[in-house]
Amino acid sequence: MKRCFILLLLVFIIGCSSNSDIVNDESGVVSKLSAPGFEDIEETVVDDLKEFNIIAKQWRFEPDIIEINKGDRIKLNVKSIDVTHGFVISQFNVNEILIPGETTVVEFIADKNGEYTFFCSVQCGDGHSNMNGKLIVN
Ligand SMILES: [Cu+2]
Repeated sequence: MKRCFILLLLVFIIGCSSNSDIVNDESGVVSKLSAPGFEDIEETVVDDLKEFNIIAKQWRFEPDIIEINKGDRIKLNVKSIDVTHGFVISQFNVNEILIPGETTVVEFIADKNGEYTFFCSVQCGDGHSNMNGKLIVN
């Protein structure tokens, strides 16, 4: 009878301690989910390839407005027809030097909405600082 009581007591203690572990685990998960800066991971659906030919020349890009949709796979064929220019879209990690007469291929996935400025990064003359364009991701 005494042995049975000890066994029951033991089961009770083990039961209680394992229960409290579960409570701790749950509260840990909850605090992770509600931690500052926690964001849902947004899935980007990748659509078809969209290809654009862009000419760079003193001191503009043609076209200078490119409108695409979020999720598009983008291929830009960028060519300078006069002097060396640069082609930068910082938010998509694009940073290229354009050698006159050569086509530079830039590829990325437009995985975020917004309006982004692309610009020349090579001092190419008087109008260099105005040599930019806009990438619009809807
Ligand atoms: Cu320039």
